[in-house]
Amino acid sequence: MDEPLQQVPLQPAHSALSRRGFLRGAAIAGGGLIATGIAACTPGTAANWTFGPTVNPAASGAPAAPISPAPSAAPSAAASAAPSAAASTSPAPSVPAGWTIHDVNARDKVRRYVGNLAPALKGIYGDAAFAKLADILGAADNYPQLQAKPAFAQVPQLVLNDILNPLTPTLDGSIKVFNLTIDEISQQIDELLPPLAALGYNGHWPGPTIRVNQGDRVRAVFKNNLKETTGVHFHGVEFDDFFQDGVPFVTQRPIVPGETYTYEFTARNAGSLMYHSHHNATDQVGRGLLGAFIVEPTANPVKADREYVWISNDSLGGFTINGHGFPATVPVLAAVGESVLVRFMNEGTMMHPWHLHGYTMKIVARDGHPLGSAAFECDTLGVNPGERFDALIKVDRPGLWAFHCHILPHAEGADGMFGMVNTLIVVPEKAHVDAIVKAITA
Ligand SMILES: [Cu+2]
Repeated sequence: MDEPLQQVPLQPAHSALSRRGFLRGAAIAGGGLIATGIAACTPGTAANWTFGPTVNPAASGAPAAPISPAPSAAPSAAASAAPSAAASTSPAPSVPAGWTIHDVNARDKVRRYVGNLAPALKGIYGDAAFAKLADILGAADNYPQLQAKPAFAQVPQLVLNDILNPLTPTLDGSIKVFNLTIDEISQQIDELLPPLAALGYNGHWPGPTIRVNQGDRVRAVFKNNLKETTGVHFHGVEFDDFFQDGVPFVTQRPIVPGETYTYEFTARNAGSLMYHSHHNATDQVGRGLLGAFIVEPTANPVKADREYVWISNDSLGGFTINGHGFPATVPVLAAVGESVLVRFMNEGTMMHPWHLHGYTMKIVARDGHPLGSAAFECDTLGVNPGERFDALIKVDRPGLWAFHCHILPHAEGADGMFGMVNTLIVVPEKAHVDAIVKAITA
């Protein structure tokens, strides 16, 4: 993973890992440049910036940005118009003419997001597009992130965990048995932020995705390793036995520290469901006790080339997707001609309207229920707490497309984009996807 991607051949990866992950599992992704649609990247937009500085300092008078120094003195195209005096006397990066520190920091976020995958874009998008992207990022600066893994590849990730170590049941007769622990964990929202005291299932926030087929008998065994009580609710399941519903003091006693508790039920209804704490839940779900529970339907499953679980939360660590904030959010990656299924799940306390640039999403299921002829198309989808929506995206044009919550304070701040920001990265060939996956998971 330490090698830059240009050393990775852009051909199909042959590992079972990649094939399994991308034919069936979560669509983890590659480094991509985020589209600039929500970024105030041009000097002309700086004056309209709400959260940023109110002044637009001259390039030579601007303070040094608190980011890694650019080792090269070679100015970017933009900087060359008025090179900063600081560039020749200090390791701090220059602030190009017309920019503010906001611009420098905002660019740094995207540089971290792309990391050492940036050079591979040349082989993926061709010389002309690569030249534009390189200029946008200021690649001529030879900035340090060009040698680093993308931010999202530097922290544990649900989608990577699901590929590397998918939760597989043991069988007790025909019963699918899943064993999970409930743990105190330390979570890094991104690779630079200090770890937070969080909670997780099997050591992860979100917990591993639990997958079964409609009609399966499911036994989920939870060992409580916390210092506090808890309870686990499978959200959206139509239980035959209401005592399996997981609500302490309504359907069970709380699970005490050290206790192992078993839920057993038949997965009657299919679709995108969830599992999470239902005890002191504002706190426990807010700290990470959540995960996806996916029940494959017996009839008419949605056909997609790739699938991606997208769980939002908005308590500990701020605004997160799958337990991370931009630039540590794993992009959705697909090749032209493919269809992608995104399973939106909201485990937070407020609605988030997810907006995809450049494409329409077809919403085919709500709370696991197929919408059939009521399926609808949109580019912005509000998902309320507890809701799940299944969105199909058919990709036919390559590009780097922003994909973010459109409550703007959840996505952008004075230092650029953060939190609920991600991208859909469409590459021309499936081989590009495989190569990027190989690089990330190597
Ligand atoms: Cu939001």
